[in-house]
Amino acid sequence: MGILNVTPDSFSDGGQFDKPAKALQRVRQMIAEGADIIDIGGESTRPGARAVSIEEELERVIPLIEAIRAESDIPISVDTSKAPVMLEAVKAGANMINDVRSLRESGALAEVAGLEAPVCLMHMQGEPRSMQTNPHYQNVVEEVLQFLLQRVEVCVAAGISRDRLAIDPGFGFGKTLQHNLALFHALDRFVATGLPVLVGVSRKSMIGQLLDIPVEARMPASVALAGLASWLGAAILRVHDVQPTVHAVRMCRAIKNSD
Ligand code: 7PJ
Repeated sequence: MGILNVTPDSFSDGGQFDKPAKALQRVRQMIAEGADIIDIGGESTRPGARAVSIEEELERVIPLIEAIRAESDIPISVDTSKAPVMLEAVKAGANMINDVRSLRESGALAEVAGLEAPVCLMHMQGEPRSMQTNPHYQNVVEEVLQFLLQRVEVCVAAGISRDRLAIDPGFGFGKTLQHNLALFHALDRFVATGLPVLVGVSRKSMIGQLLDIPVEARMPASVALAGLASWLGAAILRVHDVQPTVHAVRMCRAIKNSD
């Protein structure tokens, strides 16, 4: 899953792709590099980020989805928590919903129940504005897993069938470095649920903190973690650097399938 942030303030590629022509060019490049899904986000969820209005998010995301659809059948995922954006995105040609708030915003659950698109449910403690202030867990793996399984049940009860759902521990969303490491170490527990697991660690601060390097220097570690996540059974890797990730994952799969 190649990331396309159409926000002026994303931490890792901030403002580079907020002009439609540039964004479309970037999408073409990610497709050529082997992306299977393009994830389009119009709301920045970086720590401390401000909220974005529905209108603003629609303006950022919908024209781009339409433009991609006009020239490609590539599956498109929309990174949003807002019910109206989910609906309009699917109408414009998006195939999947990626919600960092796990359909907890008002109307989101009912909106998605009325659609057919698959959904990724992600764990986040708190809200982007304050989530990194003092993340706290008794047992991060059990709590994140229980949260996701509970959201799965809520979705199923609302009429979203289990085969439409994927889960994501939400690396960096209300988590310290230790929490992120423990979750990654326990990825097999998430995989064992039988639900597809999405992993998003690309260029994130857990890499910056451990290696003490800025965001521009985080590609090699991001690719290594993507290979490891794939080895551990992750189904979808949400990444900025598509080509090196595709190479790493193909090598990992070839080894895994060689026994
Ligand atoms: C994630 C995401 C993630 C899912 C972002 C960033 C922050 N969606 N959206 N999982 N992260 N499902 O790219 O660093 O980890 S935005």
